[in-house]
Amino acid sequence: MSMRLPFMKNKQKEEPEQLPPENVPAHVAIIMDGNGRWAKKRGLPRVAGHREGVTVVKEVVRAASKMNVQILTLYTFSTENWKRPKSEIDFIMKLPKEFLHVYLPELMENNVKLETIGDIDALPEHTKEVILYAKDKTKNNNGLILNFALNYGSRYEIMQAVRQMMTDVDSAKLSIEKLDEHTFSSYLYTKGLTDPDLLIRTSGEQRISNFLLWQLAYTEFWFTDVLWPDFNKDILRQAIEDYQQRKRRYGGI
Ligand code: V0D
Repeated sequence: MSMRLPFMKNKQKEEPEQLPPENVPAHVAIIMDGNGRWAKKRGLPRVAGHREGVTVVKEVVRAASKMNVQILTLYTFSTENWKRPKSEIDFIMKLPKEFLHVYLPELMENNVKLETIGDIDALPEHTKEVILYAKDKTKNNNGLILNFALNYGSRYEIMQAVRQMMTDVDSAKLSIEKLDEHTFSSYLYTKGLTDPDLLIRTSGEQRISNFLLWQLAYTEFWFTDVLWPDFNKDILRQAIEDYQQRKRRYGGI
């Protein structure tokens, strides 16, 4: 897709960190799929894939920050993921603490602001606690917004928006005549965030899986067979370079 000419190869070798500065996607969203499959291939328990996945999250956050991405939204736990075995959920729910214990100082150093979308009230208390602490600690940072989708489901998000809008109409806080797309967006978890410019999904699946249904209306999609634990900053750069070659039309011509 990227149409890189053979002579470009050398230039790439010399400057592996370089990315054309124009037209960098402001908001990149990632469905980090394939941790379980990665582990299975190695005869390891699924949770080993999740742990490896955390190290990749760190590498990708550093890279996105350097490339001047403004918002990085990572789908870490969906409303459907509660169907997994309890032991796996218990393990996953310890990952935010593990991540932040070593990585929060680096987030502060790099001016990263941590935000979340999804219903974090339903997470275990110990998980919620560290996340709220990190959100509060980083709230005045003005670099990359690292946005974790946690217990997130897009249909639920839209439905609760409708419910709140109806409540607000009932109490005359919202008039039906004034309801437009912008107002609707302000009832979603993503209020205040721009829509994703680029969606990446790893592990070969090519579907949205209840992720950001409203927000992805004009987003460019980029799929790879690479499993999330094998993803890295070079593949991220490839996705962004491919994005930079595309022409976005937003329904126009
Ligand atoms: C498991 C691959 C980081 C996807 C990445 C609770 C599945 C590793 C976090 C994290 C998960 C979340 C919030 C936060 C700091 C870190 C995380 C979950 C799963 C679900 F403030 N990785 N990660 N959270 N996985």
